Amino acid sequence: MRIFHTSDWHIGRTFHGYSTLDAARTVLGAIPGLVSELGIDVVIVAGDVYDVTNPSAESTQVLQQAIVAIREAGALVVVLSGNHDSATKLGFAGPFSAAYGLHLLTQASEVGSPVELADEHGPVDIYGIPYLQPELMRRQPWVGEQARTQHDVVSAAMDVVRSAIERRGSDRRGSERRRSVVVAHTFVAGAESESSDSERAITREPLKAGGVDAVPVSVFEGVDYAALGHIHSRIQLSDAVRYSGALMHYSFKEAGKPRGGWLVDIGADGLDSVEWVDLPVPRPLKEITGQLNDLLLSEEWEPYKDHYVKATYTDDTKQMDPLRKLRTRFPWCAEVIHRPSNDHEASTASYRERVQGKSDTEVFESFLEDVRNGEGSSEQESRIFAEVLSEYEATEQSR
Ligand SMILES: [Mn+2]
Repeated sequence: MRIFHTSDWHIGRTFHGYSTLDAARTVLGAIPGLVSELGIDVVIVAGDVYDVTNPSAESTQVLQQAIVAIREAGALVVVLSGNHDSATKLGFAGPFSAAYGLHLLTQASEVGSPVELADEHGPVDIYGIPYLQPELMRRQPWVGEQARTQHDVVSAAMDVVRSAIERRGSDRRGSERRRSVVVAHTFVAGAESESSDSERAITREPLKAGGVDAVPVSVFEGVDYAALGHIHSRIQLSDAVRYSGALMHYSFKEAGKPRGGWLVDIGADGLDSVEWVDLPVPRPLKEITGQLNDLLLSEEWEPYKDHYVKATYTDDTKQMDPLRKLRTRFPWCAEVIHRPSNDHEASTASYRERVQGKSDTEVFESFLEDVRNGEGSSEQESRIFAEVLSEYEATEQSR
């Protein structure tokens, strides 16, 4: 059986205010071609299919078109709910969509009830562990009252999966080995360094070194393959435990990282091979750095005019309207940062210390240096200041 493991489609997400729906259509539109070309049997989406619990009408159309096209190309579709999805809304059609070949895995109560698929070697069971919020899971008979973390609930869910595998293994016929795949949306240890700011935190202390609330990779022992979702980067935690990463780039931290999915071959005896397959990147991300004028004029940046651009300009002082200027050259400039190349050391002295015994002109001069990163007054500015000051003094005296 050949599986295409994807995750985190985040249909409907905006990128710095830009809609990504057209890009999503393009990327998802490439999957049916892969299905026929590579003979994919099942396309998995390991959670966060939508970006929000209440997706727009247009977002639902994009998802529907993608699923229909994949089904028409001949693959089944397995969709898990993630922390961005409403499990109830996404799962609404579950009981009857399965008859069409769209399996919606959204219910915690169903973690021990796999989708039963089969190939020429016999059955392949697909278990789903949707995003589980510990506080809401305590009523599940298989979750303890004490469950507090992702580690607690996902371990408990995998215990349920392993007992189901054991139970079902006993009704095997002949020499057939019942193979199993789990699809899960959670934070697994080892993924910390690849985590970016485009994933909404689901663990209590996601940034603490060692990931106090990350699920250990060993929790996924006992299945032939674990198709993970949540982290937006491609990560191989072991041969059989992997993140595919998100469908598109949703943060500049992900710039240049591969986008696509894992092509997973399950053979007669379990996992045969796993290979990476790229998906198109309709609008790549590029970070550019330099003096504002250089960014606006240098030939070096010409290839990036259709990229999403994050521009860092290094002029000593803040420039007027940098975003508007940059967008004349880079219409998809999403973010502008000012990082002066020489950082003037701001005085740590108190205001009183800084002005004590100084003339008005000296105070004016040091004020400018402070707010303009070390740049004092120009000749013209000094002249204007002197004029204003003498006018002021003249009025004061005539009172
Ligand atoms: Mn996500």
